[in-house]
Amino acid sequence: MTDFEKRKQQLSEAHSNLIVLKNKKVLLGNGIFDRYENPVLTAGHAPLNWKYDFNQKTNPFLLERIGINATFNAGAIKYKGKYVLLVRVEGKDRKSFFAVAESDNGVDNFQFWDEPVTLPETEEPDVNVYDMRIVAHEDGWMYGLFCTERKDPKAPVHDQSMAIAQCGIVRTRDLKTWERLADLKTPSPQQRNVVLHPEFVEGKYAFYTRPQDSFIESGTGGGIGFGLSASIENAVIGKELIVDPKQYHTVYEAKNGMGPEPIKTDKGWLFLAHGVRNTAAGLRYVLYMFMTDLNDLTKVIYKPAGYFLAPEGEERVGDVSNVVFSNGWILDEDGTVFIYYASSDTRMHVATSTLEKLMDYVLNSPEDGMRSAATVQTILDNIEKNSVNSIS
Ligand code: M1P
Repeated sequence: MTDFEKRKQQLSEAHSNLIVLKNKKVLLGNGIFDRYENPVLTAGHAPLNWKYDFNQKTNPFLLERIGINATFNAGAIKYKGKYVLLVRVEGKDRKSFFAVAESDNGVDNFQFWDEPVTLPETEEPDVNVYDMRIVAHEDGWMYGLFCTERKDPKAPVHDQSMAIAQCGIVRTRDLKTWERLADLKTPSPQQRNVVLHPEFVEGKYAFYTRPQDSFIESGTGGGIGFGLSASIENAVIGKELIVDPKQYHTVYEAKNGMGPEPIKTDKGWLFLAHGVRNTAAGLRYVLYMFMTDLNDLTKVIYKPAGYFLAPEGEERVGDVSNVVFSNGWILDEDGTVFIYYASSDTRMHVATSTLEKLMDYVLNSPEDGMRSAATVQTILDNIEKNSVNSIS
């Protein structure tokens, strides 16, 4: 066997071994959800065909020609019985694109489809696209809402990072052919984390938004917004209402943003979102949950204090450390909920729970009392309740 053939075989074996790796629940979690031992997707899962030229004449040393840096922030949907992720794949060139990966059981053996998504562009081409939320809408289409980023035309020469982020929209019936619609128009100069509500509201398309003034800071943008548009082909939101504001001394003090589309329950709409605060070590991203009224999507009726899931162990380290981010979850027919989350803008994980447990968490966990003394009182009340049932 030549060195070329040997290396090809080794690469192929290492890739196959990664994909067939089984995943196990981490034992004794907090009871609300279970983490898993291994990430479900890493840069190493990218197909070898994307990265290598396997022609010995043109690539005699079998060098990697096209590098993949990370696989993260995936939208999720159950499609034809498979657990499907619309993954943000980032090349070493920093450009993100979307690729579909599927698994039979939702917790391991995720495999990318042969080709990444070919996303049509608008007249104003996207420089970067990322963080797709894929939603099966009651109108029959699957919509992908994502962030489209282009250079800010007002950027001075000395600042090559100024960008404008907006919401791009595509739709599909098969996750293979995508129709690009016009970008969403809102009163805000920048938008990220826009999510389509799965049902019509007042006969219109309903969007969760995240108005912000600048590319990184949300500025005067108050939190998670909500707005309606009569059209999806040329979606325009005239007025954004703030549903869930950022708030002093919480885990969503600096900014927050929607996760995946909310899940309808008999008690209200269940939301997963991310909250960001600033620390001496930089921004820290965690996930939190809340529920809105079934008939008034702008009215928060339950909201446990603090975070639902925060970066732990190796999740804390990556390209953008101390970040967890989720834009995809799947509710199965038996009530299992697969929560797909990325850690540190680098890799994808899954946590599983049930709708019953998540509702118990959201409905019965104490709210934020907004003062240290209130937190102590909450603990004292719990101790008091436990005086007859205490385990110690
Ligand atoms: O780097 C952390 C996240 O930062 C952005 O999220 P947000 O707009 O809420 O600050 C996004 O770029 C997201 O992709 C990224 O994971």
